[in-house]
Amino acid sequence: MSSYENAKSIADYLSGVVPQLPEIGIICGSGLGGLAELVTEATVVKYSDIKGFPKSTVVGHPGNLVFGKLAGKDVVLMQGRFHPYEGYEISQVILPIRVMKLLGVETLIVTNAAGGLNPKFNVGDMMIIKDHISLLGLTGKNPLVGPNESHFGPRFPALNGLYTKELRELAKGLAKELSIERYLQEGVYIAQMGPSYETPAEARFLRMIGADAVGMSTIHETVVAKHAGMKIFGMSLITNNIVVDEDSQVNCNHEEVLETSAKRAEIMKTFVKKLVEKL
Ligand code: 6GU
Repeated sequence: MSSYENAKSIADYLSGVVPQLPEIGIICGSGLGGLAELVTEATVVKYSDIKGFPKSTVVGHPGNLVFGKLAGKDVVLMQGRFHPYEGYEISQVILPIRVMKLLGVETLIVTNAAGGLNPKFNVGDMMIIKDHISLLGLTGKNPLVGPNESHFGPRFPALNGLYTKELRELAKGLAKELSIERYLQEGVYIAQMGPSYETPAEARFLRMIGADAVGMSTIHETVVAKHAGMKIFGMSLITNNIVVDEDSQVNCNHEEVLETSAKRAEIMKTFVKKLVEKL
């Protein structure tokens, strides 16, 4: 089955289950899935109830598609995403994006937890993703490898403007309104495969090549969304500092990531909701 056929059969199934088709898709990062609580008139579909859908395996990622209204708009929210490090095929990682597209989603909002590479960043900062570096894509793991799914987009899509400027500007205005400019940043997200964190030497390398924050997600989803012509907004919550010194005794750990996510969960939720309102 082609990616299109697979996505189409899932989209057809979901169309029959949900009362209202979504126009906005939202993917929540580690510890940020609580946004689902703000969705009203919700229809919750478990990943495990969708034939052909992968299942979520990470602590802090529940594994539901939540359909409903957020700030008056019809949305679908992925509570828990699929990461390459879990062992999923890239085709599985991107499947939900194509399903969303077939359901009518034209705008994708993604959040993630990331390590701060930019020395000016603090733990707890929220970084608007301006651009990305996909170490996976650059080394042969581009999600569009294989026969082009021309139903979705062209063989050779351009990736400038991947993170829609209009939405980034909207987000900056919103940060002003919410008086959170002091911890709002904008920068370049870089993804490595994981699940191990970077070595200090790797972290210095990532900084050197122009990245501001590092994580293990998002890039495949947004590349596929861009291929399909969606508008995209991405935000990284800086959950921890990366270690750039071999003699440091500090370790990155998932608990710290979840702890920072928990601290910023409320404002991240409000931020995404208000952004949706403004779309
Ligand atoms: Cl420090 N590195 C990576 N690769 N992903 C992260 C992270 C760090 N912190 C949260 N996610």
